[in-house]
Amino acid sequence: MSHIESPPDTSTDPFSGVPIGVAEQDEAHEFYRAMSIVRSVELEIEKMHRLGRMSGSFHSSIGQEAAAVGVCAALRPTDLVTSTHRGHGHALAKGVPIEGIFAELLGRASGVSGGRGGSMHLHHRRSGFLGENAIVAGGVPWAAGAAWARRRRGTDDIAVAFMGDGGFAQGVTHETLLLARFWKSPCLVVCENNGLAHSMPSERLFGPPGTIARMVEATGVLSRYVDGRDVMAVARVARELVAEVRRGVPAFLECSVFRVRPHSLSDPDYRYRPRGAGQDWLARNDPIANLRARLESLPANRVARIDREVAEEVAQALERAEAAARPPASASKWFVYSSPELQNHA
Ligand SMILES: Cc1ncc(C[n+]2csc(CCOP(=O)(O)OP(=O)(O)O)c2C)c(N)n1
Ligand SMILES: [Mg+2]
Repeated sequence: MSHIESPPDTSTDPFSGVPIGVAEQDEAHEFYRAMSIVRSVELEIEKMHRLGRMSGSFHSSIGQEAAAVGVCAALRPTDLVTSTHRGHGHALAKGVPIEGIFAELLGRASGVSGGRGGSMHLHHRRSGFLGENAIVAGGVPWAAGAAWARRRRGTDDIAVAFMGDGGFAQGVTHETLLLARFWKSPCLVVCENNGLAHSMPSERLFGPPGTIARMVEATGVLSRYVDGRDVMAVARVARELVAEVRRGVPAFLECSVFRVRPHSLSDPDYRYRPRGAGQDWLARNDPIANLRARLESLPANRVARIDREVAEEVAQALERAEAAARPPASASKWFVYSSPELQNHA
């Protein structure tokens, strides 16, 4: 973390009028950096996709960055995360290297999944990122089981499962929450309610934002709702829940966010929502731009420097990923059957 020259003891949040301590200012800047990295990486991926330099689909999390960053801020490196088809933000927020993600999408051997997984199958054990999963809600039982295994091993590590609002319509989510409570599995299920499950409006299925959290609460599971545009609020609530989860009380968090882009880059979303709906929302609600405006009003703000550093870091990571080698043709047979020569690739 970088340092402020001659920092004032406190400053005042221009919106709330509440004094902000130096530590909180530092943290807000780091959240700004982390969210900017997610945004910048995904904008680069959009370019790669348009230029036909990557294969496979891509589900953008633009507009949802505060949920990923705020929740992962409550975790330690040894905690585990499972994710969805829209998981780049979760991976980056949990510490998966940018270069390894780009290399994965470009089909390079140095990709986090050896270049064979692509956008929806990132995984990186060293960062505690168990992986993405393209099966809606598939990460939920995975996290609950992993958390339970950690607990049996005697650690107090926890697991977080990110899922979408569509995941709440999956039976396995409800089964998992019940079982996790029964077995005291230290897992936190985070529902990023972005208003749509592909073209199905979440309000039509569940009611207004916050309803999903109340439904879970009614089952006796510890459950909260938070505005997923506000990274500071997400981090605060996530920390409260994570403290409980570490004691063996599974929990649920609904974050209201917004899917700015179409479902995937090949989705004609103008068929089911007004053209420009995403950009209109972003113009008024962008979690990054809003935090930037708040930080810019602080005397010790350093957002311009962070912008430059993020741009440089992302550009360098992309350059290194592009320069990396592709896997040999013989690699196509790896992991089909177990074999000793895979020792170095496991
Ligand atoms: C079990 C299952 N059913 C259907 C699909 C097809 N599918 C892929 S993404 C998606 C919508 C998911 O919506 P949500 O969980 O809200 O996540 P979001 O895309 O909004 O992030 C669907 C239905 C799937 N991948 N898995
Ligand atoms: Mg959704």
